[in-house]
Amino acid sequence: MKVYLDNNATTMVDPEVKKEMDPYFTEIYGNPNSLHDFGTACHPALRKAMDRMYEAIGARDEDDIVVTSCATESNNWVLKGIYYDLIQNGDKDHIVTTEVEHPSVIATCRWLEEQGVRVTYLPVNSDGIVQAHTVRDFITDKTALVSIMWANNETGAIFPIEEIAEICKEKSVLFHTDGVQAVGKIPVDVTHAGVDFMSFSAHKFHGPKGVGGLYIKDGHPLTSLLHGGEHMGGRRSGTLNVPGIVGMGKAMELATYYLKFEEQNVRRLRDKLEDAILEIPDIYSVGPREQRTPNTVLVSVRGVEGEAMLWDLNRAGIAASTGSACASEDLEANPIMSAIGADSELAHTAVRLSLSRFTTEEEIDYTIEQFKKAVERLRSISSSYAYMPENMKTTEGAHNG
Ligand code: C6P
Repeated sequence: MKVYLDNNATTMVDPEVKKEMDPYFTEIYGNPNSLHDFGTACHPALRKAMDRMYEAIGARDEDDIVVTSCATESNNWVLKGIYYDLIQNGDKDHIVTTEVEHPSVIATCRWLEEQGVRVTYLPVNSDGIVQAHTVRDFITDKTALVSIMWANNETGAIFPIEEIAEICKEKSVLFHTDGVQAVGKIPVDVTHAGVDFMSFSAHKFHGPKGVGGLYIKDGHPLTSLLHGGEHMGGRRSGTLNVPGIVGMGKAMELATYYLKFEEQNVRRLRDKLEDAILEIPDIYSVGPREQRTPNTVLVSVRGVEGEAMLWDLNRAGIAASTGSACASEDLEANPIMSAIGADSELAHTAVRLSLSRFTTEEEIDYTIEQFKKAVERLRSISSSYAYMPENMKTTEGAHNG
């Protein structure tokens, strides 16, 4: 049996999405900026796709949604754009973010620090959540931007975005949220939430890879990363990825349609999986379930390296991860586990399981069975677990969800 439980890394393209994209590869393949019929034939589908995106995230006509190649580009753009506009060419010098952002935010902030920007990396509590009041404490009159994710990719922890947006508004500081793991999993309404910028990526909600976006409230000016033609209103040059945009529009529409299913059915299967895993001694899951996206669980298997678990699960046909896919090749302790205060031994034992609306009950039953077998086998050959003192087998920082 093949079971895909790495949906926070990427998702299967929904067949309905693929069907809508298909004609734009071989039939309607003109460049939308061309004046001939091959070009203009793309326009209705592009308009429909953009309308679907505006509707899905609650954007208004006066806002912009700029299509990018991925959320990594969107995150880089907003951080570097604000640096250029308000720090290099303004009187600000500071950005506030968290310790648990995706590498596309953290690495960009590290680069900005090399350019002389002061960056505050806010800590999270033992549930992996940043508390809104800590944001207030660190904003100064030199702060140009607050960038805090809506939901964490490793733990699924949902952050208090509305409260943070309120604080930023009160302090007149721009607020960017990385919404990659929120869109399609929990309701996302950018207008209601009060954010200024939001990044997203189609392949996280059953759309195609290589296409994402940046929501920009009121069309706020932001220096472009890519200069060239007048694509995307001159905000991001490069020939439009027509099939990708069509696919992202359809995928967003479907993601909104399936939100209730996500909340009820996907959550039920996730909880079933988590309950069964937590019956095994010395296993911990991070963060309370009600404050997590319904599809995600990050567990820590005391005495078993995360990579060893992945290996055993993979041999059984089950795809999981030790955390963020882009950090999965280094064997460092999981940085999110470290940020929530887990000891170094425990931080090496993280396994992320992320479901989707395509996950079935049968797959979850099979995963439960194989997970238990893997833990039993790996602990039986783990000298660290065999000789671990009993008092080490409980932990601070991570807990049963
Ligand atoms: N996280 C994960 O395994 P791209 O790859 O550019 O479309 O998305 C980047 C990105 C940005 N923000 C968040 C919160 C994300 O989760 C991701 C992608 C994957 O967790 C791959 S590293």
